[in-house]
This record gives sequence, structure tokens and C-alpha cells, in this order.
Amino acid sequence: MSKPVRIKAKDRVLPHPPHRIPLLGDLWDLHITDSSQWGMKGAQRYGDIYERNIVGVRVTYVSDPDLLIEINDDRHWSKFLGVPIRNLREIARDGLFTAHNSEPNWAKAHAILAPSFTAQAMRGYHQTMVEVAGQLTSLWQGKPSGSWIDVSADMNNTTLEIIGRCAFGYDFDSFTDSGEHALVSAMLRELRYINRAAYSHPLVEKTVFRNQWKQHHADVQMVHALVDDVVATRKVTGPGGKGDLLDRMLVEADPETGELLDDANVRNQILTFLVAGHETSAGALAFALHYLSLNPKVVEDARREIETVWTDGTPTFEQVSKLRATRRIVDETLRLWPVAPGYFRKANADTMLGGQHPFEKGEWVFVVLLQLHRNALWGSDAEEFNPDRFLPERTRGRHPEIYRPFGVGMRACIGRQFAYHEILIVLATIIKNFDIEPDPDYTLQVRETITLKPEGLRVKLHPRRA
Ligand code: MNH
Repeated sequence: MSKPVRIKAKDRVLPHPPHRIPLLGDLWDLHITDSSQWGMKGAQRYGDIYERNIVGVRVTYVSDPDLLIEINDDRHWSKFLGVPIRNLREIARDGLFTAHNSEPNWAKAHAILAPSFTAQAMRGYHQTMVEVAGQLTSLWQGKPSGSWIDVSADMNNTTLEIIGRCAFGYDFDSFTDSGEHALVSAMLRELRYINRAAYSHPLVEKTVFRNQWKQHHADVQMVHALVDDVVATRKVTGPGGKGDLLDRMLVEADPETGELLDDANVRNQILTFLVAGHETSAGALAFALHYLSLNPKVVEDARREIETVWTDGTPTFEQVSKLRATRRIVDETLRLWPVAPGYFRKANADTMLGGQHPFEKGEWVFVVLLQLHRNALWGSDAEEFNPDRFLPERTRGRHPEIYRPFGVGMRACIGRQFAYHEILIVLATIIKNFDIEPDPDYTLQVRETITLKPEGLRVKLHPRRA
């Protein structure tokens, strides 16, 4: 009989950057402002499983699709709140995205909210999405043909309007020149702060960055108070009219316990949707416009289909899922630039990953989606933008773990259908109404603020005749 394998973290030997030094480890090789892209480059140098040791903390990077068969299985590995996500808890506390599996509010909120995020539930948000896409179109059509468009800014406004209205009936009035809404300014300032201070120490924050730190705490309080106020008002006035997520959260009970979400948790969920459902979709749209500006042939194919499907100029609910070519553009964009560039998982028990890498219970890995999506299984042209990869005949038989832009398992993105529905509507509306001209001087530069976005991207738009 063979002896059971002993799992000892110290027996785990993985490739790592050269010149590892005592105590500090690979600290010299830590990149804070582009950590995911650096994680991808590391995989290209050291392999699909490697590590960096940061002052004794071992960070394991995984992008091997076969290892992901184990890691993506909730029975063996589960969601871990890595530093960037843990820091978001200051805003969203035990909201869906930032809750530990063990917190009772996760299962409760998931059960209450899941029915509001099915493909069919998108009927309820469809009209709002079409309206916002229409407002964006009017804004752009009002500019002289050939005006420069700040892509990230306009996409952020678009998705913020959509999620604000669909989550809690809130109109941020982003498309007028009335200035940024106070809630938006505070929230964006918080996100920037959290991002900047991600690996800092409270003592440093309270001294060196004292003013920022105070502002941050004031912002957290202000944002919480503002949303609490909306919730309190809604409880008095009753349903908001169009039937948003807030309405549902105030009346839907957990099927297990019969309990409603408490008020603080309702607020945490609204902030979660604003944070998780805003810059992600906006980033996806911005990257898509970058590639479309460079690939007129892809635009043409998609446009032909849009014009056949949208018989009335704007889409009905059913017509959105018929936009196969636009959908392939979105899928290919999220392959190259999964705007949530990775996720963390921790071992539920001592385990021998792939039969050869020992991980003790609680040890964690970072899944490098950016590299997984460029794996050799995608072909030798994996770096190129080619929506045809997502033609049905080419996706059939694909490795099951080779494409995970929305994560996986019980903690996968609850907003996936929402994201597809809004992105398809907005992108198809743009393709239908505008020709997109690239900035010849632009080379793609990707900025990381937890999510990815194309830095400094601008395009010229030329309205098309109806
Ligand atoms: Mn989203 C979780 C990607 C749009 C709300 N989202 C996740 C995860 C990924 C992700 C990856 C899993 C993270 C992890 O395992 O730690 N999300 C995306 C992408 C887009 C996106 C690529 C758009 C493109 N997400 C949205 C939208 C919403 C949303 C839109 C809301 C309307 N996402 C969530 C929530 C979670 C999540 C909530 C957490 C779900 C849970 O843990 O129960």
C-alpha cells in the first residue's frame, strides 16, 4: 500500500523570477499599478504556474487550463478576497461581490437576487438600456462630424446611467453639462484611493496621506448616507415605477429563512452594483470600440446583421440576443481584455494541485485570466483580435476552462446577462449610427484600477444617415 502524500507548503517548488533575495523575496519584481499585466508577462516567462514571494507572502499565479479544472471547482477551491477585493469592503461591506462565502448575507442575498438577473429578467431593464443608448446617440449626433470622443469617459457615463436607473431608480444626469453628481465623485475618489492605498499600511495612511485618508472616510460616510436615504425614502413611497432592483430587495424574502435583507445590506448591494456593474461594462465597451475603429470589415458585418434584425431602428427585447456578430465582438474583446483580469481562489483542504503542487488548506492562488485567454490552445494568432473565433463551429469542443471572463462557480458574476444585454444594445446602437475612425497616433495602453481600461483612447465619430 502506498503512503498518503504529505501536503506541506514548504515542499512546493515553483518557478519564480531570478535573483530572489532573503526576507524580501521577489519584492523588487512587484508591480502595483499594472499587477495583472505583469502577472501575464510573468506567466509568459516562467510558465502557467509560478510564484512571487513578497516578503514571505507567496503569490501563486495560475493560467494552466488543466489546473483550472480543479481550481474552478467549488468543492475543492473557493473564492478568496485578495487585497484589492478586501479593500473594496470599505465601500460594499458584505455585499455580494465582497462577501466571504462564510457570511450568511452572501447566500441570502444570492437567493433573493438571482431571479432578478436571469436572461428573462432583462426584459425589465431593456427599455432603460435602450433609452440610455439613445441619449448617448443624441449627445454624439449633436457634435460636429469628426469630433474627438473620449471613449472611456463616455462609456463610463453610459453604464453608470444604466446601472443607476436599473438598480435604484437613480438618474445621475451624466449626459448633460451639469457637472459630476456628488455620489459619483465620491465613489470614484474612493475607488482611486483604495487602488492607490491597496498595499499601504494604516499608519502610513494616517500620517503621510492624512488628507486623502480623511477625505476617503468622509466619502465612505457620505456615500453610505446618501444611499441609505434613497432606501428609506423608497420604503415610504413604495415601488419606484419601472420595477428596479431596490423594489425587489425590499419585498423579496430568502426562500430558506423567509427573511428580508436588512437595510444596511440593501445599501451594500446597491453600492456593489454601482461598483461592480459600472466600470466593468464600460471597459468592455471601450476596448470593443478600440478594436472596431481598427477593423472596418468587422463593423460592416455586424452592421449588416443589426440592420436586418432591428426592423424598427431600436431593438425589442427578443432582437438583442439575435445579434450574433455583435456578440462575437464582445466575446472576443473580453477574451483579449477580460476587464476583471483575474480572480483569487483558496484551497478548501490540503491538496496536491495537478498531482504535483502541494497546497495547504487556506493557501491561495491568483487565476491570470489575461494569460489563460492567450493560451496556445487559442492558436498561434492568440494576440490578434478576431471575433470569428467565437463562431459556433469553432467554440464547439473547446477546453471547458479556457474562457472565464465572468469567473466561475457559485461566485461567478451575477450580472453576466445584464452586462451582455447592455453592452450589446449600446455597441449595436453605436455601430448602427456611426462610423468610427481611429486616432492614427494611438497605441493601446491598458490601465489597471482593479478593472482594466484603455488609457487615453479617443476616436473620431461620423454620424451615418438613417
Ligand atoms: Mn461582475 C462577480 C466580471 C459586469 C455584478 N464579475 C464577477 C466576477 C467576475 C466578474 C470575473 C467574479 C469575481 C471573483 O471570482 O472574485 N462583471 C464581470 C465582467 C463584467 C461584469 C467582465 C462586464 C463585462 N458584474 C457586472 C455587472 C454587474 C456585476 C453589470 C451588476 C449589474 N459581478 C457582479 C457581482 C459579483 C460579480 C454582484 C459577485 C457575485 C457573487 O460573488 O455572488
